[in-house]
Amino acid sequence: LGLLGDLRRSLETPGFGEVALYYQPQVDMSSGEVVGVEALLRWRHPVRGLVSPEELIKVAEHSGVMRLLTYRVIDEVLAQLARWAEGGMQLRAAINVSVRDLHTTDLVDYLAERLAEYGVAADQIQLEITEGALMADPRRVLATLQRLDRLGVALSLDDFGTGYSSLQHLRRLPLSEVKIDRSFVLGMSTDEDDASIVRSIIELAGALGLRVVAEGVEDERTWRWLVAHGCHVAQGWFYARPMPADELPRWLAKYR
Ligand code: G
Ligand code: G
Ligand code: NA
Ligand code: MN
Repeated sequence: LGLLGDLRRSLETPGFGEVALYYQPQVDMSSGEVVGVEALLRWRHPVRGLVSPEELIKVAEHSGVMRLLTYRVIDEVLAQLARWAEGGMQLRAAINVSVRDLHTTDLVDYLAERLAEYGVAADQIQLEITEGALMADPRRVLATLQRLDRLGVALSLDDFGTGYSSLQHLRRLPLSEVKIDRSFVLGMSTDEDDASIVRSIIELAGALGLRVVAEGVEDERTWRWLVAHGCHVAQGWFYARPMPADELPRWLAKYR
């Protein structure tokens, strides 16, 4: 698989090479304020074109470079937050972490060191964790999450509703937020069951004191419904598609 060599080369190139991070705004539904951005990987491969993050992550995990990739993502996001802060833009960023990342015991130390190096506050960082990642080795993952929580990093349960044991996770893990999986949000306006699931997640999370984020908000109708049902934060094409870092200041200026 040529992709592996290509990925390794890209990761060894300063500035990420062909791998890039895009940023998608997250908006508070009651105030309209931008509360943060989610960092999303893109791979512009010279021959294959745009390789999806799913495929990129599969290649990285199967080849043992996932840890390197995650570290590069953390580094890049923190450097970007520091650059934005220099330009007067104080932003929070969400970083996705995968199964293996949470089994890497030095993830917490690495993050703590880089935060200090870039002068970024821990509460400017949110880690988005998928339920699949939590299932692999729950006790070890819990210990890592508790250390991240003590560091002051916010933790978000991603793709909520698609995994297993989700209710136990909600009770036991030091989470501040739940992200409703976009499949439910996308189906909401045409599928009553999806709408019921979204409503239940909002109620459940609210009762447990968790912030609820809806991703995949593509139109005004979905946005209105979510506001009416007490969803806290929205992310989706209705506001903005994921964009390169240098486009974000312009988008923000226009949005405000
Ligand atoms: O941007 P979107 O299509 O395409 O992202 C697809 C999936 O890839 C999402 O589920 C997202 O969580 C995952 N993803 C995007 N960026 C990263 C990353 O930096 N690390 C990990 N582990 N997953 C990511
Ligand atoms: O990590 P996760 O799967 O939650 O990442 C969010 C994914 O959702 C990314 O792949 C991003 O590109 C995608 N996305 C963000 N907003 C929208 C949207 O409004 N519609 C659709 N179809 N996908 C979206
Ligand atoms: Na995510
Ligand atoms: Mn998701």
